[in-house]
Amino acid sequence: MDRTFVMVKPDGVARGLIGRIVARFEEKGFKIIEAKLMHLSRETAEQHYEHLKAKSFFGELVDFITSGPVFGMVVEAKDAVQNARALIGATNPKEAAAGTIRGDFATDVASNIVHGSDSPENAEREIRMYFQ
Ligand code: RTP
Repeated sequence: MDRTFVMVKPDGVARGLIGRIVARFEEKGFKIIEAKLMHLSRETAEQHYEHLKAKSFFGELVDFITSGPVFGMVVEAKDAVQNARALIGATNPKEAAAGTIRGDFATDVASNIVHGSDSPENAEREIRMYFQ
């Protein structure tokens, strides 16, 4: 068993989708280890997305992720990172398969409902960032 970090983004929280997204993880077989509602500072958001600093959309991304509360979770399963990413779906909802969270709930890459760590190293880093 291992753990990953999942975050319902401000659009998912504002649309009242926390419960349905948590349910998807539970139905798949993930155990919810920790969870909390939080509001990211610009500093935290910039640190979270530092790998995208050079991208033209970086400012918009930081504006968006700090625009309202997010719901962060530590979830546990076998191959947690890979299984969570499969459940979440492709970054661009247009390319995300039906049945994935982004495929079912989002239309726009800039507001794609949910984040999941993209490697075991980043999962560890993000869990430490948000849950000490
Ligand atoms: P995330 O970190 O949010 O789970 O997303 P990801 O790994 O699937 O994708 P990544 O490449 O890390 O991109 C992070 C977030 O940046 C936003 N994005 N906007 N406007 C654009 O063209 C664009 N491209 C990416 C998305 O919200 C993406 O989730």
